[in-house]
Amino acid sequence: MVYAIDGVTGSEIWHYDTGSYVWTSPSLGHFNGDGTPDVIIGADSSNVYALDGTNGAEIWTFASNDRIWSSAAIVDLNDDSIPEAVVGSDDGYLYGIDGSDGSMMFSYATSDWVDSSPAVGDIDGDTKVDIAFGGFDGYVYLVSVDYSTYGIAPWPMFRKDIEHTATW
Ligand SMILES: [Ca+2]
Ligand SMILES: [Ca+2]
Ligand SMILES: [Ca+2]
Repeated sequence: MVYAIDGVTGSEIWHYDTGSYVWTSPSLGHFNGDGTPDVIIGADSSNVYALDGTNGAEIWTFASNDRIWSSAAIVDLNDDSIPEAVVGSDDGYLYGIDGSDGSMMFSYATSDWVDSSPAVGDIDGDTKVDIAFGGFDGYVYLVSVDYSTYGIAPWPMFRKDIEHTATW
């Protein structure tokens, strides 16, 4: 279950039932353009969910092939002003999910679970976007993807920023 809780009163605003355990922490970004930030969350159902921050309704879902324990990074890779979700799965892949419709933009295969939460930026300064993450296979990966510009990066790593504030 995913809960949105009023930070002032502690009362529930909405909840969403994934039908499975939820181990990931939520990541936020604007996915439906209504001015209220929306929630990306993964679950043991193998799905990644984009949930409307106003009412918890599904905006889209993305199906991987095993549970999701990785918390998504949120960054607009194709510069259409709707951010993408970059997230690992226990099916061994790191996925880039198009934030406009939940379709797969890219995938990167490893040989074991990807439970870590990716961090996105241009680390080597070549203007191509780089993604750092760890795999259960024992490797740390730095993957360059073929997107040379990105606009908004509201949540480029675990809990948003290097201080891990998770604030909006
Ligand atoms: Ca919204
Ligand atoms: Ca985009
Ligand atoms: Ca780069």
